[in-house]
Amino acid sequence: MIIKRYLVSNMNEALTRIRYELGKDAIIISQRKVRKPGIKGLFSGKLIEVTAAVENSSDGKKPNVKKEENFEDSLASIKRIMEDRVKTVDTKEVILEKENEKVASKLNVKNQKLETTYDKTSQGDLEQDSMYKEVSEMKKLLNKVIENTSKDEDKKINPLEEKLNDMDIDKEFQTELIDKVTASLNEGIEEKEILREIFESLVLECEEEIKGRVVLVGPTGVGKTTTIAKLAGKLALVDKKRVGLITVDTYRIGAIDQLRTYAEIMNIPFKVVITIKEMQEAINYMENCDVVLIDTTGRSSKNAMEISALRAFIEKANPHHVNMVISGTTKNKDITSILEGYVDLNYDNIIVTKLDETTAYGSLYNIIKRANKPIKFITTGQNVPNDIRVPNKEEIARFILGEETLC
Ligand SMILES: Nc1nc2c(ncn2[C@@H]2O[C@H](COP(=O)(O)OP(=O)(O)OP(=O)(O)O)[C@@H](O)[C@H]2O)c(=O)[nH]1
Ligand SMILES: [Mg+2]
Repeated sequence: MIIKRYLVSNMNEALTRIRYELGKDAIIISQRKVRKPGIKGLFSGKLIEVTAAVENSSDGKKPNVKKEENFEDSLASIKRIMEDRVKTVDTKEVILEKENEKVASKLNVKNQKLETTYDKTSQGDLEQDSMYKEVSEMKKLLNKVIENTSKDEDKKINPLEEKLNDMDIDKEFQTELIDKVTASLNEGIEEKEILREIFESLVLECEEEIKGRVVLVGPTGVGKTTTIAKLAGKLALVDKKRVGLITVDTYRIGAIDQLRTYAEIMNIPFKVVITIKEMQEAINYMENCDVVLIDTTGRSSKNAMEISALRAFIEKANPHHVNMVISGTTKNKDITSILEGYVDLNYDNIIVTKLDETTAYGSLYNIIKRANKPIKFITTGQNVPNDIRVPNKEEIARFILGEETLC
């Protein structure tokens, strides 16, 4: 009997070769899928190993097989068939084959991480152990390549997006801006000028003169009291207006003292309000003032109770304006919650403080976009009364574009 093993890519090829070499009486004894030996085999398709046999020809006609080849192949085939019978399922080989399949398929899948572990169920021969190691090393290497490729792809961002990030424009507004800029670029206008136009057009006008009762609200420590002192100083000392100060800043004695001290220096009336009734009395007391500036304690925008308590005081004061004070250093995602938290206080203007403490002024854009209210003042330092001014739309656009800085 002649037994011969064929390594072919499909069964048609196997049948053609068997028929040609062993003749039409040859029978197939076994067939199984295998990979090419070595590392290359991991990344190429599977082959089929077909073992065929034929009885020595009775009519003396020899099959088309070289003698020495027959002998060698027969030995190898018999050995393999024997082995196959003894261990019908070689657990390790199955696992290894699965792992190899995974590695090969993941070569085409960039963003997926490869598994780096697999079970070694039993003691295997040295050859298989080294294969395991090789596969494992390959996986680690591939993981690194895939990771780096993904990182590189993530890094590739639109240059305009990069500029908007540098300006600290909220991600949520970037797509709209990019679309607008792209549309106008086709009309031949420069990118910076398009942005300038967008920023300027967003700024709402508000009356410059400060008169009547003006309340300042906003989170703790944003600079409400300092801003009131600055405004009082300008109005009383520069504009020679009759100014009164009221504070509902009742939580801390120190906070009251802060404004009282300014009032004493400027020689202007000052009242501390603890109850709603006292608010009415204070308002009556300052009836003849051109401007009454009302300071409030910083509240957490998340505390609805505190906000509604404050609202009662504000309603009693019946102000001409409620100014929402927010720091220019506020994180983008906090801007939304702060502005929303204070919405019940019906603020009609914004004061952006501490612009001297930031280098990217995108917060101005984010605040205007979210609040849709005019920016009445910006403050640029701790000095009372100097570090405050009324910004115009050109200046705001220059700040956002990074053309003007306070550093
Ligand atoms: N850098 C800088 N600091 C400021 C500015 N405005 C106020 N500050 C400082 O911010 C700190 C807090 O200011 P306050 O005026 O007490 O803040 P507030 O909003 O009244 O605080 P609460 O009453 O606790 O809610 C003080 O140290 C001020 O000097 C500004 O424009 N720039
Ligand atoms: Mg204060």
